[in-house]
Amino acid sequence: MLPSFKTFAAALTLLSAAAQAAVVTYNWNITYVNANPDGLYERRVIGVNGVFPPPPIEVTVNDTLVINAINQLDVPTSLHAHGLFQVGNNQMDGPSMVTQCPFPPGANFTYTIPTVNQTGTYWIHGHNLGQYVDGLRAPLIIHAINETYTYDEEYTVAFADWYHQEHAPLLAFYLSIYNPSGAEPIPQSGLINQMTNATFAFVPGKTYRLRVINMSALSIFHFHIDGHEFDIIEVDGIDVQKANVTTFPIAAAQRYSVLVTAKNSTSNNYLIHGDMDPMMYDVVPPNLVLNITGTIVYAPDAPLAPIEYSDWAAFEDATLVPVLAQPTSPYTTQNVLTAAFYLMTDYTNKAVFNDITYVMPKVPSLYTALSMGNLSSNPQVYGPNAHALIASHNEWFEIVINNDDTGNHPFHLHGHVFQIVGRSEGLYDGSTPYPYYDASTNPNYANPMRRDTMLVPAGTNAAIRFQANNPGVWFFHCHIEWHLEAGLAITLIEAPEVMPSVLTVDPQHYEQCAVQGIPYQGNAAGNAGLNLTGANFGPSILPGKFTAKGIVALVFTIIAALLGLVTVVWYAHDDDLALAQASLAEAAEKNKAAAESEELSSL
Ligand SMILES: *[C@@H]1O[C@H](CO)[C@@H](O)[C@H](O)[C@H]1NC(C)=O
Ligand SMILES: *[C@@H]1O[C@H](CO)[C@@H](O)[C@H](O)[C@H]1NC(C)=O
Ligand SMILES: *[C@@H]1O[C@H](CO)[C@@H](O)[C@H](O)[C@H]1NC(C)=O
Ligand SMILES: *[C@@H]1O[C@H](CO)[C@@H](O)[C@H](O)[C@H]1NC(C)=O
Ligand SMILES: *[C@@H]1O[C@H](CO)[C@@H](O)[C@H](O)[C@H]1NC(C)=O
Ligand SMILES: *[C@@H]1O[C@H](CO)[C@@H](O)[C@H](O)[C@H]1NC(C)=O
Ligand SMILES: *[C@@H]1O[C@H](CO)[C@@H](O)[C@H](O)[C@H]1NC(C)=O
Ligand SMILES: *[C@@H]1O[C@H](CO)[C@@H](O)[C@H](O)[C@H]1NC(C)=O
Ligand SMILES: *[C@@H]1O[C@H](CO)[C@@H](O)[C@H](O)[C@H]1NC(C)=O
Ligand SMILES: *[C@@H]1O[C@H](CO)[C@@H](O)[C@H](O)[C@H]1NC(C)=O
Ligand SMILES: *[C@@H]1O[C@H](CO)[C@@H](O)[C@H](O)[C@H]1NC(C)=O
Ligand SMILES: *[C@@H]1O[C@H](CO)[C@@H](O)[C@H](O)[C@H]1NC(C)=O
Ligand SMILES: [Cu+2]
Repeated sequence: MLPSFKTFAAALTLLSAAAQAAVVTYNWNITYVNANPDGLYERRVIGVNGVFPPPPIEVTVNDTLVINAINQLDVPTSLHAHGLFQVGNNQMDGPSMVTQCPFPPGANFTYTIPTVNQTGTYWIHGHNLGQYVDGLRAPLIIHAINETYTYDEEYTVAFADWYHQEHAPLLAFYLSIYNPSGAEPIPQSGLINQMTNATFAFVPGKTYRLRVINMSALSIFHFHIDGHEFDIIEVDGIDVQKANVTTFPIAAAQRYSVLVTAKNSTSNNYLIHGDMDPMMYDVVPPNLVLNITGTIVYAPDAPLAPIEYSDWAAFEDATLVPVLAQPTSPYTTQNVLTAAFYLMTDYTNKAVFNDITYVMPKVPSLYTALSMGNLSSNPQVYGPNAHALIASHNEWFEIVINNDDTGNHPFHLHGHVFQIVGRSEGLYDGSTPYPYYDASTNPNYANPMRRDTMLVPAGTNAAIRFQANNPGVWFFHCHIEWHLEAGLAITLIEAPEVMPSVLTVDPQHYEQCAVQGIPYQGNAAGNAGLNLTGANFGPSILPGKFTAKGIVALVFTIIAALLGLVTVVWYAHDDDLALAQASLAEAAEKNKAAAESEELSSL
């Protein structure tokens, strides 16, 4: 029988969709290069194939994405494609000691995503310590076959903060006993597309999609454009109904796409603004340019239109409406996680969720989950400081995040977009029903906003919900790089009982652990059963729960007096800082040993 015309047409469509799906391969030779992105200071940065910034990655939905990474650094590394669900592909997610061992200098690691199954604006970045702060970060754009909205052209507007010092010494100082208040390193510059003079050519009459990404370590930027209105159309890969706003804040790791219609006249050029919010900085250095700009160019010689200042109007992302509706369901498990920073038993300032600071286990948590048999559903096997939460397969899982800190934190969940189901002022203590947005319809929202990174302002709480339909080990953490390294993370163990039947690990990944002497099976200590002898323990909160800021001066004075050290001002000018670090490095070594023995004796 001849196929009907309809079947034939359908087959043609399938063929054309199949024809478009391609294997897109990027060879990423990760190396140090010298660069001067802000024009103020040349330094060693991390580039790709000898180039900085690393090139953006672009694929079309249904493509296979292959990244052949070669580590030419002198330290181990790993890569994370931020926002990709990695269904059945947890081994390619990237966070070091969560889903893999970082791969060592000289080694290769191939990240393969068999079918890219999402569309929108993402980014890829180093996920071993803070390597992305040194430049290992790039946009990752996934084009739809048919985009939800039509536009003529698109540009990526990637904001980032920039430090003149390398991440490693900044981190060492940030987490040292000389910084008991936990003041974060303050960047020297803000960049757009890794430069200070980014331009975007506009042609009259055309409509542009701007993909705005915040690849910062710390800073929050307020986005606005002089002389142009725009509509938000996408948030973290989720297409949303058009929202006409004048400005929005974008926190580290978040993405927004906006549609902008070009003017009819070429008589002016206009600035695109990313105003860095100084609230994030303990002290604003006088020479830091907070309001960074790029230029929409209609004509090279046209004058700039007058600068318009933004009121940084309040903006609630939860009011946006996804185009593809996904209703929520009542949760079956609720976890209340309270984020805070405290002075710890090692006299450093660390971050905690419910009093536990995250410390990497000795065995990547995914490998523990896959090697512990039915003990994989026991959170203890992931170690005392991996802070494992267990979700059952397909259950609706809710996390209420209490931000009991004086700073705002953008929280990111790997492997999912979550629904934002509630927010309120103050902290939620679990004793009363959660104050959801709309009690009359809760918990049956027809279509809550969903995204993968959410800002929780200081002193407030938010509730997120998702279905545990992606078996694997997924990291949940603050995306301010310094806070992640201070321990503001938990490990979500999703459907451990299902993992062995749906997940595999390339044997080469285990070999790369082996060559570095990292165990790749057993519990967090690399032992059998619940024997956690030798596991990595973190420091605990000092009795009295000092949230450093109030008592810092006192404690610092005492410590300084005890140790016979000069006081250092963390936000000091570069040169002062370098000097301070040089003179303190030796003392720090000595006192590290002292602190360690103290910690041991307090156990
Ligand atoms: C992607 O592939 C699946 C399965 O082959 C197909 O059903 C779907 O239509 C494709 N999507 C696009 C956007 O081509
Ligand atoms: C990677 O880059 C390094 C440094 O530029 C170079 O020596 C090496 O040959 C490159 N490797 C490959 C496979 O391109
Ligand atoms: C890494 O990949 C490069 C390029 O494919 C190859 O030349 C090199 O031999 C590989 N190195 C290792 C250790 O496999
Ligand atoms: C692709 O996405 C669809 C819808 O989100 C989901 O049903 C399907 O399982 C996904 N496939 C893969 C391979 O991730
Ligand atoms: C894209 O749109 C065209 C025209 O409307 C349609 O024929 C085709 O099936 C669509 N493809 C996908 C993958 O949605
Ligand atoms: C930006 O400035 C740098 C050096 O200051 C220059 O090399 C580069 O070409 C400029 N880029 C644009 C788009 O003007
Ligand atoms: C990016 O996010 C960080 C941290 O949330 C924030 O401080 C910074 O201002 C943001 N930058 C932009 C351009 O939104
Ligand atoms: C967007 O909002 C502004 C003022 O809030 C209004 O003047 C303008 O007409 C709106 N544009 C659209 C397309 O709705
Ligand atoms: C540009 O001109 C066209 C035709 O005159 C008009 O319809 C349109 O609204 C104008 N666009 C803008 C942004 O002014
Ligand atoms: C930065 O921008 C904000 C809002 O647009 C404005 O209030 C502030 O005065 C600007 N700061 C400087 C130094 O221009
Ligand atoms: C776990 O597995 C062991 C042996 O594989 C078995 O003896 C034990 O009953 C199991 N425990 C549970 C709670 O299923
Ligand atoms: C626990 O593990 C340690 C380290 O591997 C080992 O020395 C010790 O014998 C084990 N204890 C038990 C009771 O198995
Ligand atoms: Cu944070």
